Amino acid sequence: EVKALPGVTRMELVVDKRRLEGHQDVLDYTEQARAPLHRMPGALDGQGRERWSVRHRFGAPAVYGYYFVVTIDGRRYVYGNNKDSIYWTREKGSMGVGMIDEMPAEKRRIRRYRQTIHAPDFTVPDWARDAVYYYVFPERFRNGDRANDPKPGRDRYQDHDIEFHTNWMDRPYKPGSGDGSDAVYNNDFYGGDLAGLIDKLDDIRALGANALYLTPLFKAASNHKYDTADYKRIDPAFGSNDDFKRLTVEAARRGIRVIPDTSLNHVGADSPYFNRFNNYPAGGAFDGGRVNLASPYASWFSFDTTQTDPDRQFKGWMDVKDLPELNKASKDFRRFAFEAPDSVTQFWLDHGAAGWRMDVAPYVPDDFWRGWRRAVKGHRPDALTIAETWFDASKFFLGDSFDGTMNYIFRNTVLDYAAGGRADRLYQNLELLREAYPAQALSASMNLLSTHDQPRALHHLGGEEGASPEAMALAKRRLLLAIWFQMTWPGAPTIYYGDEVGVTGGDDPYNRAPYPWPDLGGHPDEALKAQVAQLVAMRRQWPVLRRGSLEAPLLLDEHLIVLLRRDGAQAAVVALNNADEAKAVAVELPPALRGQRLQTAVTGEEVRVPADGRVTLNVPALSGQVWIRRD
Ligand code: ARE
Ligand code: CA
Repeated sequence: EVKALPGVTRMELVVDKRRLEGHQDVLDYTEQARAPLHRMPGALDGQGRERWSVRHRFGAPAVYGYYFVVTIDGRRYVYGNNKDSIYWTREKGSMGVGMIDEMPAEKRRIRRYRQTIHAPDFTVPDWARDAVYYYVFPERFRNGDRANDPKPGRDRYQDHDIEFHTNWMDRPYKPGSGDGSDAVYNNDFYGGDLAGLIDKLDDIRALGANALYLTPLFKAASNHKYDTADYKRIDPAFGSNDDFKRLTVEAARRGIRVIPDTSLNHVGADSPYFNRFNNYPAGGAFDGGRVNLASPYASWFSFDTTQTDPDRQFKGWMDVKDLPELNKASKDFRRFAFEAPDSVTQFWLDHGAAGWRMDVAPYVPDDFWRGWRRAVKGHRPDALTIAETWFDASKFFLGDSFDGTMNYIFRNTVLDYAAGGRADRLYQNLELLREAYPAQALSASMNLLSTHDQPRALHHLGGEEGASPEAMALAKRRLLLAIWFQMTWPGAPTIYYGDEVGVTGGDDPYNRAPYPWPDLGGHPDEALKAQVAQLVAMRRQWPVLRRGSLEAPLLLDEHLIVLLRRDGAQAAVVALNNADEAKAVAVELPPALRGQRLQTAVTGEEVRVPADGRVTLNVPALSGQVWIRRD
């Protein structure tokens, strides 16, 4: 459907196939097919709209991009997703979907619409569609065992001493220093552990979560533990391998699945595999800064021995020298990582993990992930595979690598709406994503608002540390609006520990503050938590909110978005409002709902839909509402 295009004489569809290898592959396409569109007769609707149509059969599972070439008065233009796209972020300005642009001289500069054609047998674990995650950075959640706490003078972060904060509420971080010296905070410890998580499983269940995503747990020198020193051992400061088993068993008793995280892209420089600092017995591939070809791990890394500076002899992930990059082509590493029956991947599934979140997925070659997925699914068909990606994750959703992703695109656009951005823009962004991703991948993705790599949602919404009580209260309302959206949209709502009680904090490491337990002097916002729990309960109560279809919006304007979702006979009308005043909106409900009784999901108030389907719905200021038809 094309808006206001007088004088169009010809329109063509161009479908390009995207090259897949590499992590910054956004604009890399090879041309595949062209087909002319036909103007549909009689479709001019008086608003200057006309319809053109074409059928195209995609050749094979792959990521495609498409756009249209429009001829107007003999000149050729591009009709595509040109102005912006879902790569859009707050900083980058405004959104435009379906823009006519001049034909650029360079084809690479055309923004295509995207289409992911997946293998016919691509399925995701059914349970993933019903998941609500609680997302924890374990070092900062709960200290359940003082005996395993890291100790200055004994435990080291690479070659310097660690700092241990005995008072859980201590905040050594100085917000706003932002001078890059923050890396040193990798050696700040608070003593959080698996025992603490097990102690608090009832709280996690009470919030309504049924999945627990944990950032890395394996032995490593830093507090974040992406610098793995032993892939088959829980860090001693977190507990033991048996504690992990116990966690998964105790979690399962409460209906909660546990998803761990690891990097198969890099290890710790301070590890037996690499041994950069000689903190381990000889046998690492880079003992004390010297290449050791006799090491059993020699094939795991690539070295450039023409360099004299030891730190230039190997490549760190993103040049971070604590994280030497692995050679993912090494057969020996692949056996260790996923092929052998006791590989890292299978070992932790056998210890009770329900799946994996894989670090820096785009940095690892695609064929590695193909083999990895076969190993996961061969071992445990209902194990979930989640890729860490920040941008378009389409290439992982062909059915041969990941089930879902950490949905940063969702985060960016929802937070922007909650901060006052336009509702129609929010919808357009998410609509592009929905067009691009297979439905099963979207529903198995983590729809998050905060992560351990980004400022917390509350900070982003004006509730930074030191904000006035008024600003903080407003930011919390905005946060709840974002959570309304999470709970009513396809994809798994994900709550980053502490967000539900008003924890704030900017960039890493300020986003990793300890949970404010009251018995340790903290002040969790219990009222906020109760409201979050209510919204989670709503999602868990009504399957239509998790599994229902998503239909064209009933209403979309600057502030409001009103959607219809259906699942068999169950239907939900979802309305969100980011204006600071309540809105009464007139919408026309489809025939199936006429003469029916709807009920608000949280408060249970009834609305009767008249025979003509026209109802006026009241949507509170900076909040949402859901009306359900049960069956
Ligand atoms: C540490 C310090 C930082 C410092 C950094 C560099 O804490 O303050 O800036 O070092 O010296 C882990 C730790 C981090 C640590 C890092 C390196 O958790 O605290 O940072 O190791 O030691 C990109 C990747 C994405 C990655 C993020 C961090 O695409 O995959 O960067 N996320 C994963 C994990 C991290 C983890 C690692 C990777 C490494 O979730 O926690 O870091 O294993 C833009 C780009 C994104 C980019 C993002 C952030 O938006 O589009 O692609 O993400 O910025 O840079
Ligand atoms: Ca501890």
